Amino acid sequence: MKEKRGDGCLTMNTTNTGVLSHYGGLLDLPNHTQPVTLLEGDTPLIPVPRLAEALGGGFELYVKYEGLNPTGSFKDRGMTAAISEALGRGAKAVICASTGNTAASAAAYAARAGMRAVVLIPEGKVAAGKLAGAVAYGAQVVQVKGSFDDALSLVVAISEKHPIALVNSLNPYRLEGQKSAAFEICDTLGRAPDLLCLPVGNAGNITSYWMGFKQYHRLKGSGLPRFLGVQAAGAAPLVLGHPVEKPETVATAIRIGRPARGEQALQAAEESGGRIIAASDDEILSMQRKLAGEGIWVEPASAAGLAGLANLMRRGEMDLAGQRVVAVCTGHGLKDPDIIAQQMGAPMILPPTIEALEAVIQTP
Ligand code: AN7
Repeated sequence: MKEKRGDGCLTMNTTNTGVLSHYGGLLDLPNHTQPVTLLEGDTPLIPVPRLAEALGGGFELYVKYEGLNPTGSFKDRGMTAAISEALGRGAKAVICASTGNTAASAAAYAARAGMRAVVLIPEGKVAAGKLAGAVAYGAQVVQVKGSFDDALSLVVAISEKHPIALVNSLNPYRLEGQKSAAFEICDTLGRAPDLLCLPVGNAGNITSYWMGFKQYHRLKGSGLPRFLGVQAAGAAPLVLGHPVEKPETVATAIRIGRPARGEQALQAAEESGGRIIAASDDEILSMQRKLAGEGIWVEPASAAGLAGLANLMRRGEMDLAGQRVVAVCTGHGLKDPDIIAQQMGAPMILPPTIEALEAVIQTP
């Protein structure tokens, strides 16, 4: 019989025991699943009233700070589920294609489970903190001369030919684990928000959130949010309506031209009464700075959801009066430190004298 590890509840939990332990009863995982956890999930939902004011005001805004998961991104929620299932069925090795965060997460959870991990990344396009993570956790890292989409085709082909478990979000257990973020948001707020905005790359996350909110609503009547999914303008196949052969964006996490879960993402957006739009690299970087101004440093892709929202509000296309909005910030700023140096320049260098210091800082 399937072990029920918890059925979730509309109350706050105080001691984090990981996604499978807390929400296992709500996640559709096979009986053979053997939990592998780094105590992921239970991330903060941070109110950002100043930012809400800057966007026009009159609504509540919260950031779901997924960068505070064990490997620095939301991917850990799905990875605990996928690796636990793979371990339970006796897999010795896992493989994924990745723009970086999935790679680091797969590497960490495979290490935890005592399995080998192989990760394929697009050559030269993965942020330093992600690549270093995958290497540090002991994965075999392979750079592919091509895009993420090319790498994904390769790992699908090899996992069909050899007994190596695929842990991209094509793996249904990834989606099951990622539903937990929707449950947490409902538990913290007491109900679903009115609007959820989030970045969209391979489109697994938006698909899981929708599954999660619908499931919670069926069980607890927690309500359903509208979705605002946001792609980077240079990698916006779901906005354009066709694949993008050479996706380009500063938000390398979502530099994806053929999203594996694209159809489901479009369906989720539509069913929710929401939409998927694009934000430019400038808008994304500007929102990254605004979030940092609230003390929340995220990687560029993670600012896309709010960048899209800001865009719609500026154009008067979004009325949020009296509503509650949650912006999912998917990955930590430390993942992509280079972007800050490139955008903001290196700090000044001074001789070690008080005169020199007085000349350059403002003293109150
Ligand atoms: C920070 O790691 O696709 O729409 O290979 O790292 O579920 O793909 C990462 C995606 C958003 C998009 N924010 O989520 C990968 C990868 C961050 C991300 C997304 C990603 P999906």
